[in-house]
Amino acid sequence: MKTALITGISGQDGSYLSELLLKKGYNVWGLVRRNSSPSNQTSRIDHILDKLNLRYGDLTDPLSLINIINEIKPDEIYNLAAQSHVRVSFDIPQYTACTTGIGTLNLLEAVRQINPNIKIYQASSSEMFGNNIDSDGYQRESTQMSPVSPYGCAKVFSYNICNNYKNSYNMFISNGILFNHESPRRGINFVTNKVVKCAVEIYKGTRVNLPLGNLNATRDWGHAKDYVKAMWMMLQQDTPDNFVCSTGISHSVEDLLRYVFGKLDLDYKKYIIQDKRFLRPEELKDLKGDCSKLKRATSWEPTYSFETMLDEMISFWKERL
Ligand code: NAP
Ligand code: G4F
Repeated sequence: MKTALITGISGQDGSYLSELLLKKGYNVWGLVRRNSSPSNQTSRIDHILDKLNLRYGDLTDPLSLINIINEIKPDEIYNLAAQSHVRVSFDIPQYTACTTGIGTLNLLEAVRQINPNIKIYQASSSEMFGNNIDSDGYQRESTQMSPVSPYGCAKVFSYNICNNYKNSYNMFISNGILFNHESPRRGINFVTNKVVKCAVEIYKGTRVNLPLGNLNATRDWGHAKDYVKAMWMMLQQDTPDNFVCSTGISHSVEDLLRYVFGKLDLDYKKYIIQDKRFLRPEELKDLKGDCSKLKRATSWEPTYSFETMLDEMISFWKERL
């Protein structure tokens, strides 16, 4: 039985990855932060809590990482923990750098000192590319990285320090450069789940409008359940490498509104309010990923489309609200 440690186990991806690894027979451990409201802390993993082993810790506390790695002796570590909200990273840039950037270094150094043979997955992001697009309209592993947010800058640091530790110390460290992925478990301050939840509230008569920022940006949106499979596949390769994971199809925020409100027989134009609070000082305008390298190396294929993913989210909120 393999042992995996997931940092960020309480997040969207951590919850789906836990389910996947449990199904594959792994002994799954997770690092959780102390929270004054413990009921919220594990809401995404409550249904599997009896099968998981959790320890308190924090990426910014190297001793907590050393303790848990020494205790559980993992074969694989999935580093998913981060301050992951791009807009919020402009409000708390130093905190974002400490968690999303230096936190990764803390983890790598703990692994290097304790057992450099542990395989590591690093949650890298399409946000690292900034506004660079290859001439065919896609971003891929070779696309230049010029991040446009404190979050993106911190992720580039993590990406680079992972490559540096891999090359310097011959460690198995793979970066998954994942494009946006969503689900009913997505935080409700990210645009997809915010739009779906608010649209269902409008449909049910409990809300009158939806304040949003930039409607023109495009994103390559996939489903988190598909993307955690790619994370696992990357660590099952013979050699460590960096892979883009994406659907290759992009939609604007306005397309998202049209589809979700349309499914509820509503005209989104009647409800949208432009709200400056949701604009970013610098915006990443367009994302569309080419994941042919991942497809060549593994059998990975997304099973959800933009539409089926949103249908699942709409059904979830219709039932929940
Ligand atoms: P998420 O839902 O925001 O989850 C983030 C997780 O990190 C939570 O469990 C959070 O714990 C934990 N965390 C935050 N700061 C921490 C710290 N200092 N020490 C330990 N744990 C900490 O994010 P996600 O959508 O699952 O994404 C997972 C990872 O993939 C993140 O690194 C994100 O940046 C990256 N990524 C995401 C996407 C996407 O579209 N979802 C795309 C590319 C890359 P609490 O519950 O205590 O807050
Ligand atoms: O849903 P978002 O906040 O996701 P964003 O900024 O693309 O970041 C997500 O994907 C990254 C991968 O590329 C991850 F690394 C990162 O951790 C995170 O998971 O915003 C998507 C788009 C943006 O262009 C934003 O300006 O939606 C636009 N938007 C318009 N109104 C809004 C809103 N975004 C949010 N969160 N809230 C709004 O009201």
